[in-house]
Amino acid sequence: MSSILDGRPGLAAVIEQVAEVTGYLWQKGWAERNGGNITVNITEFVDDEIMAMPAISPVVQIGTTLPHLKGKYFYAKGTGKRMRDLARFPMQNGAIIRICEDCASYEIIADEPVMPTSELPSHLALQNYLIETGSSYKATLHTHPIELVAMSHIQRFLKGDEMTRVLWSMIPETLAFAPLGIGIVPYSLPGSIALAEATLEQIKTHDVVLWEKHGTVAVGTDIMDAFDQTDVLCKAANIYMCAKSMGSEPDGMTDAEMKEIQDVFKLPKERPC
Ligand code: 2HA
Ligand code: ZN
Repeated sequence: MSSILDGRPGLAAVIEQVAEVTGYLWQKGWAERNGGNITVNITEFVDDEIMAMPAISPVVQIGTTLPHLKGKYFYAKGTGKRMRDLARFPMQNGAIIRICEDCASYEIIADEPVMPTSELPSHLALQNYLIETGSSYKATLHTHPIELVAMSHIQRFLKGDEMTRVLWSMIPETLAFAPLGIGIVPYSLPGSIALAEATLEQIKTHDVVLWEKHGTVAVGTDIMDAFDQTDVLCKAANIYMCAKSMGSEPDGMTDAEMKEIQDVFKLPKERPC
């Protein structure tokens, strides 16, 4: 069967990377059943032939209007599809969609009419923001990292910047590679517009957003970058839990030690474009 990837090595490489990352998500235990979602902005690979491709699905409403997405193209994981299946067959477990002229709906154009992820409003709201701000970031990742979700069940970590402070203090690399920390979104119905709006507000000032008792959302220059952002924070959460399971609250690096890293490495206070 022919594929939109045929004869388009650039686009094929992006999809191959998505498949590689979804394999990691499964191996890490972050992607039970159909858990998690991915979108990647692939508009840079769109040629005249892709633009002329007819829709292979009805027009579907997004549920919100996203003015910067007009005519943009995304790869989106399919709803109900498993990450571990996507790792082997990305174009049968996800699809390429085109955002319609009204900026409020989309249609599937390739390879198969696989309906996109249930969290599409959150992902597209983030993509709209990234384009609006001229960001080079192209990928969004929602997943269920065990240790971070576990910590989100403990109220003290959900207040202010407490979770970020604890995670940063576990290992210097966390601070270096996630200098904006983790933003918290209180529990909200999965797939809802309210969840999408709260996520957007938090990602503006954080590397990764944690949905209380559910999972994380990260953005990245590509899907590997979004995965790494999540992995760095989850590693710190894992160290916290390992130390705690030895019987006492871990010391953590001191505030002065963390400030030294921020100063010496001149860590950014906002997301670089
Ligand atoms: O796609 O993870 O939040 C399944 C989910 C929804
Ligand atoms: Zn989820």
